[in-house]
Amino acid sequence: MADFPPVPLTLEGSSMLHQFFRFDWKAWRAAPPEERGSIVSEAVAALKILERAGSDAPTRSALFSELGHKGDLILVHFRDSLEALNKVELSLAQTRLYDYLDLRHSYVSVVELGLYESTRKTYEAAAAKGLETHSPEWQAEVAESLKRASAAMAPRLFPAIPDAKYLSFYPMDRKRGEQVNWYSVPFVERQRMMHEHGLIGRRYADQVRQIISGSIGMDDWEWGVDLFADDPVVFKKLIYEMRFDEVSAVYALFGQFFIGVRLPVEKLSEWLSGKL
Ligand code: 76R
Repeated sequence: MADFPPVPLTLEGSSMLHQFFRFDWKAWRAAPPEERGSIVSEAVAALKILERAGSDAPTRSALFSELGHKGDLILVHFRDSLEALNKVELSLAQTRLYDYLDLRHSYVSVVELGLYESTRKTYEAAAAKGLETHSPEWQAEVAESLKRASAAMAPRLFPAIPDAKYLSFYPMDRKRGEQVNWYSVPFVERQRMMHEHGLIGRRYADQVRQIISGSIGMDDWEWGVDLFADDPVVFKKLIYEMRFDEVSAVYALFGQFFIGVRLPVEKLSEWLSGKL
């Protein structure tokens, strides 16, 4: 393994934008009731268009009612490019409801599948063929392997937003400190730890849907973690169990946690009148 590149191969899929809004209840209450009605219908129509491209199309934007002081509404968008996400932002800004929304926080990332296991196999196969690391032939071999993996993983790279009732989102880093530094740990060690991480995760696979997105170079943390589940206690159990696992116990740094309940777009009017 000595001269293997240290970077695990990754596959990238949908571009993701998380938006966290505070709602201006005071201004909303001050607006004339007949005006509020038309503002809501306009917003629902706009959100429906963002939600899916057609009636049978997968969900690509979802609304959540946020708990706690960090905000009131969360919008999560999955698109094919950053440009498409930028269009989403701009189209939302055209709605009159947007005047009552204060964007308090956001997160930009891209769905990422880390391929620790197949990276090793790919690099070993290339070495067995006598290819020199980073030579054009070696690069072609790696590109071919990524192409195969990408085709096989397409549904996970471009997922629909899961239907689950609850969302937990938080950003994460791996430590690069004076005591421990993930990025200077040998590849094989990281691969072992990620394998163990996956084993824990897999035990929760029927209760939680996890979407990992990478954000190095795009936002302030290295990854975004989205967990979707119908029982929010499962978030706590899964994350708690992972805290004891080496890769989290030793190398994980967490940002703020955000938690929301799925708000079907057509229920926005009820939400605004506190009747949900
Ligand atoms: O994608 C895969 O299923 C392959 C295995 C896998 C990878 C590569 C995997 C499985 N994860 C991967 C990468 Mn994960 N994951 C987290 C958190 O709370 C914590 O301690 C950490 C937050 C959770 C809860 C979670 C859940 N994972 C990553 C990465 C990128 C790191 C890198 O590449 O160095 C991060 C930051 C991260 C964090 N993970 C799973 C889960 C679950 C539930 C699984 C199993 C999924 C399944 O098999 O369906």
